[in-house]
Amino acid sequence: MADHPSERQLPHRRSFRFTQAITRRPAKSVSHGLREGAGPDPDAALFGEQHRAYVAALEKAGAEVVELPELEEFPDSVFVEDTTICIGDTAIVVRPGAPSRFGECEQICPTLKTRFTKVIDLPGDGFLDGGDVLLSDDTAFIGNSGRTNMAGLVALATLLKPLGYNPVQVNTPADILHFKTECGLLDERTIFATVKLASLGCFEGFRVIETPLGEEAAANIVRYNDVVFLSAGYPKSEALLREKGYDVVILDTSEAAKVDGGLSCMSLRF
Ligand code: CIR
Repeated sequence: MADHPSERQLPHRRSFRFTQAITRRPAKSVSHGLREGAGPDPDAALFGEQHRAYVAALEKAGAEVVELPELEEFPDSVFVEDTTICIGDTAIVVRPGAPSRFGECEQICPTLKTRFTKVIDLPGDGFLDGGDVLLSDDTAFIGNSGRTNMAGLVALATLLKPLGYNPVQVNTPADILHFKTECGLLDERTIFATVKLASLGCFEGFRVIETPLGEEAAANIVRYNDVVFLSAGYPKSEALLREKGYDVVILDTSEAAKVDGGLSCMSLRF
């Protein structure tokens, strides 16, 4: 009768022990990518170089990487994380909240079908971006945001419960694009988060390491097997994470940042 998720044996460290990743080359049209502010356009050539380094770092961390070709008709398609939630042998294709990004999901589906036993669509008509979902081994933090609405959030929570996750709804502050823009998983019980996000109280039961003040943009880290990817330019965060014992790999994300992207957005990890 051990049927309740909490009584079931969950795959240990499924939140960061991975073997594979999917990325997509940045298109030249990334210079027209969505962004909140009115900053400079990313340089597509430099973005390409930074993306190559990102893929190489994933490979060094143990990933077999499927690198998909650029899609000029979708300027934000390099940010594959927003299209899919990957859990074990299941890929949940979501519905991004920005109309210009809807079509990205259809584009990634054929690849998902070669890698996952089950590829399912998010039920209903709600919206949800992968950037709003932070998974630990047993908890799914789902941010309600400008891109993810309650219908999308509830639909995902309903799918995740039988997979052993306790869904936690978080109301992402309005000035933060995605929930994970300001947090990332360091290990199965530890989260790196900005003071603003941590002060919401949503991480109860977890150890939180706060992103040093002034370095909020460093919070979007990626843990992949034994290493933690951190964006370049955040020396206090680097020192802090090293002091806490993490093996930190620095990657330049200057061009992704110009269109509100970061480290986690550029891959699906499973
Ligand atoms: C967008 O606004 O959709 C893109 N320019 C950035 C997406 C970043 N994705 C993420 O944080 N998961």
